[in-house]
Amino acid sequence: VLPSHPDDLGGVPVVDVSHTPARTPLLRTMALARQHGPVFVQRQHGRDTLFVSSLDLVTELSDERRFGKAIGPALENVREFTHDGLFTAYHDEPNWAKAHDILMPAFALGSMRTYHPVMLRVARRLIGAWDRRCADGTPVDVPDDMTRMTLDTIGLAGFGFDFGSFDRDEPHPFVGALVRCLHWAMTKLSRDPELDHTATDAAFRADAAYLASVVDEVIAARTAPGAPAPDGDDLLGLMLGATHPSDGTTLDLANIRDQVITFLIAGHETTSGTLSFALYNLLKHPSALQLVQREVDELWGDASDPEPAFEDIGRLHHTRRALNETLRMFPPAPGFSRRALVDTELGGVPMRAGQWATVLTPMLHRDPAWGDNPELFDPSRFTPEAEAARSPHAFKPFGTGERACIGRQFALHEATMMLAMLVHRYRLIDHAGYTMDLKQALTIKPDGFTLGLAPRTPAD
Ligand code: MNH
Repeated sequence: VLPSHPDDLGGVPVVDVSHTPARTPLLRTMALARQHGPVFVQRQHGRDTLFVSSLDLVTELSDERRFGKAIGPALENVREFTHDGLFTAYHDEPNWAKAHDILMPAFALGSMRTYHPVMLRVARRLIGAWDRRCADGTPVDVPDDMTRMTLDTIGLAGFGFDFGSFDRDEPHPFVGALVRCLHWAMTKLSRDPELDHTATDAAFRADAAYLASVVDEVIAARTAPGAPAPDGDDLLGLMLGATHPSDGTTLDLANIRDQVITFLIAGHETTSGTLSFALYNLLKHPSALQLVQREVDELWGDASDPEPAFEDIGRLHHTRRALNETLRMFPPAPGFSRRALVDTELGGVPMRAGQWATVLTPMLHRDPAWGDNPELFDPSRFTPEAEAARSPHAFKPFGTGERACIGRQFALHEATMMLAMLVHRYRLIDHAGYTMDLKQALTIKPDGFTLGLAPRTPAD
């Protein structure tokens, strides 16, 4: 069991939430931060989490000499089925550095050139589906379709596996099992220790075994004698072939399986949430939408089927700003945890090595450093001038330091292209007067967000 927060909290408030169940625990925790300030302990069934959300304290936690990634209780549960995969590895487990070193080049900005054609192909699947909805005048379910798109993208770009999500009404069985495993990991956090959870845990173990078996089949097909030699072009090929720069060994097959499952988890829900929230923001802010549309029109004119080039994506400044501002307001992975590497202090409170705190990212992103109106969607917060004037620690949607998101460029390339193609092609219609309703799993999404669509005409 991980040690928790400092022994002597000084004046830090402690709030017990064991008897106030919440459909969206994140909103409850954000309300506590608004009420009690940027540092407090949330206690649930006797387990404590020290939540931190001011720029000053997060700046301290970002000091890699004193703090590193903590596998908090949520990730400890995810670890039950991803083991020492990148996202859930303890920092001193050998497979973390090994996989990190092998995979880093595959996630550098330049490598996005390799994935660009696959991303475009899957973007067109979504457009095909939305064109049909446009023609028969029915709204689209935004988070569902964004999840189809990001899942097919990571499946194909990562492992040459086609989930075919747009040809299915119900998600691929693999996805069902993955979602149930994540749900188990999250709900286990707030379960009542007095009750019997044997059946739930057995169902979880069956799902986890199924995930492993599907991935093992994909790996076996790639490594079978006579199978086409893995081309270094997807992540699986890279993991099967690449040797560590310093010791010449490859990752073992069990770890490769854990990495595949990790990428499928980390690589699709977050990016689909980002795109769903971005469409929501643009729908509600016509002037921001207009800036984005003007920029894509300049690039692609009124071509009915543009062919976005790799280089185009870096030119979509307004699109990228709209995405960044969306990640500020609605960071889809709404927290990350940091543990003291040495005996130190945090905001003057002594912390012993091993004790940890969780950054409440949505509240960091509403710190006074963001000005007086942090609830306003304003992409001009991300002009180069505004970014240069602000601390880099004020914006942490991808976490921090060595253990920050490895897939950041992948996600931003994919999301920028998709969002630009959508606003280029469609008029967004708020057909049901949607109001934000967050749904929380490991990540957050706008629940029940549906959108009306019409083809854009030159007058739009
Ligand atoms: Mn991603 C780590 C957010 C897209 C793969 N990711 C993290 C962390 C955050 C995060 C936050 C750090 C968690 C922690 O400190 O405990 N990730 C995002 C967001 C998006 C995202 C907001 C999309 C937007 N992530 C992606 C994509 C991939 C990916 C796409 C893969 C293709 N992320 C990872 C991996 C890690 C990670 C792998 C763990 C890296 C490490 O610890 O070495």
